[in-house]
Amino acid sequence: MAEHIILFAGPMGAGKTTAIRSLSEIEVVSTEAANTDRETADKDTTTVALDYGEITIGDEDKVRLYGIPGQRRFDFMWSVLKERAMGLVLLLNADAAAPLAQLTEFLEEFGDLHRTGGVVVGITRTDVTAGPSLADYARTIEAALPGSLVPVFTVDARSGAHMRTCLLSLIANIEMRSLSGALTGQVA
Ligand SMILES: Nc1nc2c(ncn2[C@@H]2O[C@H](COP(=O)(O)OP(=O)(O)OP(=O)(O)O)[C@@H](O)[C@H]2O)c(=O)[nH]1
Ligand SMILES: [Mg+2]
Repeated sequence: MAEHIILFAGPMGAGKTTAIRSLSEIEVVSTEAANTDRETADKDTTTVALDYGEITIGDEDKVRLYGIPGQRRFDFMWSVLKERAMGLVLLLNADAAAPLAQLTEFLEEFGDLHRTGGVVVGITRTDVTAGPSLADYARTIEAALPGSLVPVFTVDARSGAHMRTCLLSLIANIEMRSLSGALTGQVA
């Protein structure tokens, strides 16, 4: 039985907690507190430590889903979970003030996960504000991680089907890379 640890990162209000709740087959462990920054994200609560959920892929691959807080004042959890993760679902909300700048910022912080596992980018809340085009996101990724071919999807974090597509593409990518590493004798 294979086990994957997948991290959900991204700015406040991107939909990390929502995505893990959409995906998880167990009751999600959440650490929500009252949101005092309504200007950044107009919602009642914000994550202060982590979210945790689980999903089984195929017959027996267990995927552990960890969400981190978007707010930097809680970023002590970022490094802890970054070390353990095999892959990253980076979520960005299209209705943020500057989604492309946030993409660059998060890739600087978490881009190493591309080298050690895999990264997929999901753009949420495009129904609220269209925001930049997918080509703009792809160009920003290419500038931050040249030649990386990181997939970018438009997703609704409230949709289990959208989030499964995103997650499966990430896991396929991680498995393909570890297989090709094993075949060539290289560490991924
Ligand atoms: N309209 C719309 N709402 C969405 C979409 N995706 C997520 N949401 C909503 O956007 C909000 C996202 O909030 P959270 O899931 O708490 O965001 P988070 O990334 O965990 O934020 P922090 O924990 O505060 O960093 C929720 O109210 C979701 O229901 C989308 O595609 N469209
Ligand atoms: Mg959250």
